[in-house]
Amino acid sequence: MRRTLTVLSALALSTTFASAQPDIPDLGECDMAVADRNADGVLDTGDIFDFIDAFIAQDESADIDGDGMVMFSDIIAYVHAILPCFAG
Ligand SMILES: [Ca+2]
Ligand SMILES: [Ca+2]
Repeated sequence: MRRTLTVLSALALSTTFASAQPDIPDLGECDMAVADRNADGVLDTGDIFDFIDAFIAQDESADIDGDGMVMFSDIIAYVHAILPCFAG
């Protein structure tokens, strides 16, 4: 449970930060191939929770950086993929 709250807090802070400062440079492009987990063409909280669920379950679909392991770096990679989607 604590791990879930930590992940949720990190994502909430990231999305809050992005929406508060939409002109942050060097965010890159919105990567919907990574961000839109259910491939419905819309990035929403369902996609974020899907990633969190996969991360907690250590599902290989949460291996965003493709290193073969589901680790904190995948959270960073997912946040980097979705931040530009909220900033644009
Ligand atoms: Ca979606
Ligand atoms: Ca990984």
